[in-house]
Amino acid sequence: DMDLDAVTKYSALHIKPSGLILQYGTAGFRAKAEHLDHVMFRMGLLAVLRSKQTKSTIGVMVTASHNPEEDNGVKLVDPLGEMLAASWEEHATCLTNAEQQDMLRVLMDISEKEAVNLQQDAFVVIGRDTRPSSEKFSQCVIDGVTALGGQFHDYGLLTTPQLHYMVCCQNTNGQYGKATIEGYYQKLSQAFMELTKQASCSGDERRSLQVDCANGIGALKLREMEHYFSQGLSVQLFNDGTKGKLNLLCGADFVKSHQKPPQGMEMKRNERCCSFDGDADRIVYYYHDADGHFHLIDGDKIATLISSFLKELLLEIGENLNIGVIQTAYANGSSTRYLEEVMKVPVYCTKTGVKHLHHKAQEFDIGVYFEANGHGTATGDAISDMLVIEAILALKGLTVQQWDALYMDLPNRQLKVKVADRQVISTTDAERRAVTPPGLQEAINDLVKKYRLSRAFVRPSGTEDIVRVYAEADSQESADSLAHEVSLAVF
Ligand code: NG1
Ligand code: ZN
Repeated sequence: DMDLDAVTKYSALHIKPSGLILQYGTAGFRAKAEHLDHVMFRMGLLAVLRSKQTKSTIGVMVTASHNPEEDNGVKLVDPLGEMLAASWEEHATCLTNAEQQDMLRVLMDISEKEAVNLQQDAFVVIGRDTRPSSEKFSQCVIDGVTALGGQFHDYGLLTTPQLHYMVCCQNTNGQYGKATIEGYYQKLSQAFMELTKQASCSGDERRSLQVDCANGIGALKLREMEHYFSQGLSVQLFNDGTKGKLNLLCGADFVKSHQKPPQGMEMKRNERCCSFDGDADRIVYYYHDADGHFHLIDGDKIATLISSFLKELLLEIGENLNIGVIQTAYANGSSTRYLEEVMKVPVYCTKTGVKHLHHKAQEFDIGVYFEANGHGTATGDAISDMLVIEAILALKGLTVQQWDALYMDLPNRQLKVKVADRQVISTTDAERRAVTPPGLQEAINDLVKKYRLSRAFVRPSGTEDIVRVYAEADSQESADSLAHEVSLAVF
């Protein structure tokens, strides 16, 4: 039987600071760690309700991905390892923002609205990243699960994609794989070894790759996994968390947004390097050419490599499956052009956030999706993306320079603008055009006209209290100045 006294008793240990408002955004909740104790507890409660409703295992991941070490966050994972359904995101926001005395009522409202059978068993699996606050927070989640009488398994330290994997395995009777860390390593490594067996690398030395782990969980997990695939690929780990701070001056987000190498990595000329983010669901590649110039290979070029490979494979075997590439407004214009005009692969644009891309991708027999920042594929898994990229490069005998040369990125610039209320900006057309405030889009149109091969848009961030500005043009100077001019129009 439901023991709501237990909820009342436990919730007294996880008091919400009154007046604090948070929103379940594109990546769950994210905030300074000191604001999150009650959020973790309540997400434990909500995971139990979702589990009872779906009669499935639900996941809770404690992480703030590429945010600074002082932040933290939490997100729920739905039965097939997917992002939480949109209606439940709203419940998550309501439950989190309910003042202490209203919490139980809001919880029961959700339960009623969703027709949850409270007698049903519940099972929740929990994972966390390496942040100092994460261990305590997974305990808060466990308190929430226990308070509502749910069962749980705490996997401890995991990458975000590993937790998604565990949830999917738990709900598919082992058909997808074994719900253990060992099962994950075996599944991915076996696929990689199988694929690369066919590469004609006779006498070739073993492939090697330098990996910047953002001082995060990726380092721990890649080190554990390394020996499963080491016959095919040797990885050299940098920023493995033994010295530097999480995400500080390193990691995929830093490399992508600053368009320069991470600190703490020695790059040899013409050698492949990649960076993970703090929870290992993003990856970008890069290298220094013979002249020492830095070249970034972002999510768009990764999607191009993978979709071109699949398209050629389908042609070769005469399979008539439909393939589509899904991008966001941030995709480099050159990548879209190359995919559509050279590769003849249909490209679609959705709103930012992998759940939107994922949803669209499901309309195809084969859907390949990546955000420019390197977040993509099935759950967005840096480790599996790294292995598939390495396998394709090996099979096609491509060097990193040849891969990079598929097309030339248009110079681009991203800026963040602080405004009083970012929600005054609303957008349409997959966030490429501003609807409000009035006049903003017209102002952007006028600015864009001043530059060649140019494009620009603004949108409120879903993960930070800022507005993002994006611009691209025929030269870096033009992209920089267009972005700057657009950011002034936002005020
Ligand atoms: P916001 O803050 O909404 O722009 C960022 C990334 C997204 C996605 C989410 C979740 C950019 C421009 N935005 O979202 O692509 O990855 O974080 O991590 O990179
Ligand atoms: Zn991440």
